[in-house]
Parts: sequence; C-alpha cells; structure tokens
Amino acid sequence: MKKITKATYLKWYEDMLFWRKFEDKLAQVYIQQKVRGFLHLYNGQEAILAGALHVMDLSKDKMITAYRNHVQPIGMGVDPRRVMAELYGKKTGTSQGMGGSMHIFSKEHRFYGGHGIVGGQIPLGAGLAFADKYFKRDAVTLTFLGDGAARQGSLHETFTMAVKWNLPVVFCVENNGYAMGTSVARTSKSTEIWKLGLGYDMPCGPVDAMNPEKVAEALDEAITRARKGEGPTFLELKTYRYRGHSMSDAQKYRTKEEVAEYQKIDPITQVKDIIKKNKYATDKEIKEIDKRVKDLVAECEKFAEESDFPEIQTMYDVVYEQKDYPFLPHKLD
Ligand SMILES: Cc1ncc(C[n+]2csc(CCOP(=O)(O)OP(=O)(O)O)c2C)c(N)n1
Ligand SMILES: [Mg+2]
Repeated sequence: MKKITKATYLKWYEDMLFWRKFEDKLAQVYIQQKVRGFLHLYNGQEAILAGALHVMDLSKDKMITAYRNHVQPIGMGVDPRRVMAELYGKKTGTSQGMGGSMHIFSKEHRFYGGHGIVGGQIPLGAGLAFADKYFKRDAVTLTFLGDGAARQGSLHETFTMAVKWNLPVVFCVENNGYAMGTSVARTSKSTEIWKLGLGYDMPCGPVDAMNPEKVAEALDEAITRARKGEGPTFLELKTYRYRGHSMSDAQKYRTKEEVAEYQKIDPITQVKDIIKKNKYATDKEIKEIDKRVKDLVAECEKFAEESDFPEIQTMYDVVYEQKDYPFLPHKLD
C-alpha cells in the first residue's frame, strides 16, 4: 500500500473538512430553497471516501454509489463548483443542471453515479467490472451501497455472478445503522452484514470506517486481490451519518445522545488529533487549511449562484428518441 505519511494526513484533513463544509453549505441553501428535490448528505461517513481514494488508482479505477453522492465525484477530481452548480440546477453543472442531487456523474473521472433506486447500482458496478475484465483493462470498480440495499435481491443476484466470473469489483456496504428510519436490527436477525459474503465464498469482513487508515488497509487488500484476477471482496464499512436520511427527516428513530456518541469518534477530529499529536502541522497551519476550505466553499456557492439556468428547449436534448422505434399496437379484446 502507498505509505500513509504526514502529507496523507494533511490531505485527509483538508479533503474531509471540505466535503463536510461543502455539504453543510448545501443544507443551508436547501433550506433557502435554492437547491430542490431530495438532498441526502454524507456528514460522518467521510473516512470511507478518504481511505478509498488513498488506495485507488485514479487513472483507471471506477466508482459507483447510491444517492448520497455529492462528495465522491469531487474526490475523484470533478470540479466542486460544477457539482454545486448541478445541485442548483444550473447549466454549468456536471449534467447541465438536469440531474440534480441524486445523479452526479462524470464518465471522464470514472464516477458512474448517483443512483436513486436502492440497490440499483450493485449490478451496474459488476457490469463496469465485467467490461474491464472483458476488455483486459486492469481496472477495479468500487461499488458502494447502503445497509438497506444489502437485503435487496439485486445484491444476491450480482454476488452470484461476480464470484463465479471473478470480477474485479469491491462491494462496500456503508453501514450507517439506518435505512431511512429503520435500523439494521429491525430488518434482519443478523446485524453483521459482512457475513453475507460467506454464503458466496467471497472474501469478506467488517471495517472500522470512522478511521480512514483502517478503510485504506482493508480496501488496499481487496483492490490488490481484484487486480490480480482473484475476484470480488465484500466489506462492511461501519460508519454513521450525523444528519437525517434526507433533509426532510425528523429523526424520531434515534436519540441526540446516540449521535453525540458517534461524534466523539468523528473521522475529521480523529485525523486532526493525529496531526496535532505528531506535530504534522502547527495551529497556525491548521487555521490556514480551515481558511482555504472556507474560501473554496464560498467560491463554489458564488459560481452556482451566478450561473444561468439551462434554456427550456435543452430539456428535449436529453430525452431518448428513436424515430423507427417498433411500437406494437395495443388491442383490448
Ligand atoms: C427500490 C427502492 N425501494 C425503496 C426506496 C426508498 N428509499 C430511498 S432511500 C431508502 C433507504 C436506504 O438506506 P441505505 O441503503 O441504508 O442507505 P443510506 O440512506 O443509509 O445511505 C429507501 C428505502 C428506493 N429509493 N428504492
Ligand atoms: Mg444506511
């Protein structure tokens, strides 16, 4: 694995803080109705992305996830100003403002969405890996899903094929404890989701995903295995989300104390503590990072605010049309 150094820790701190503040800004402008539709935030889960990016080969590896998808493309290199503009529905956005919150996408950066159907991205992730294997491209696809998606049929159908065909894919369930307001324990007798891999003879295990180092170690092993042609891995990344499922969640299913317990092991605080303990940066240098983050968030907001909405007629450019589509007449008899 690429060594975890002082530079890694400083990058982790700056990246994770930016993702957190970027989304805090989204929450704020959502309340002002500048961002509309659903909005699912990643606050609390950042160590997963930080650890993953450390071990991925960003020149070829791919990523696909569900609808909690604003910061992953940024991590993979998409301009954050364009992500914010997409959320505002502006034409400078990643999908010209026509995708919105749940559908950030950048083929150029190998970020394949952004999927609103729970579990819908699991077979797509395996499909991306199938194509890479078929065309001998030596790339690995990280397929992220929520704990709620682990009980979908699509996961089980995909696992059957992915192990059989030794696909270069890592399935990562981000177990944040809840699927909307339903805890993992309410929906299944077994709360150790990683054990589902055992039924498929797929290497699997749990990971402390509040810690980016632990995530990086586990994912490095899984990615290396996939790259060697030894097939998929299933990891249960144990994490927590601080905000509600979406912005319209009253959070009656959990206590404030529970959230506070997890905030004690917050990934950003953990990383900052290590930076301080090892004297990787002075207080002044940390303040400079905080200022850079604040300025970049403000720049993203300004860019989105000042961009134009798409012209009405562009709506028709993104609708599928096939002139000779073989419609079959429908007869009632
Ligand atoms: C097939 C399908 N069923 C139901 C929904 C409604 N729904 C949206 S999110 C969600 C919960 C998913 O939770 P989880 O997979 O744990 O992801 P998290 O939101 O915690 O990241 C549900 C049931 C949906 N979008 N798709
Ligand atoms: Mg969940």
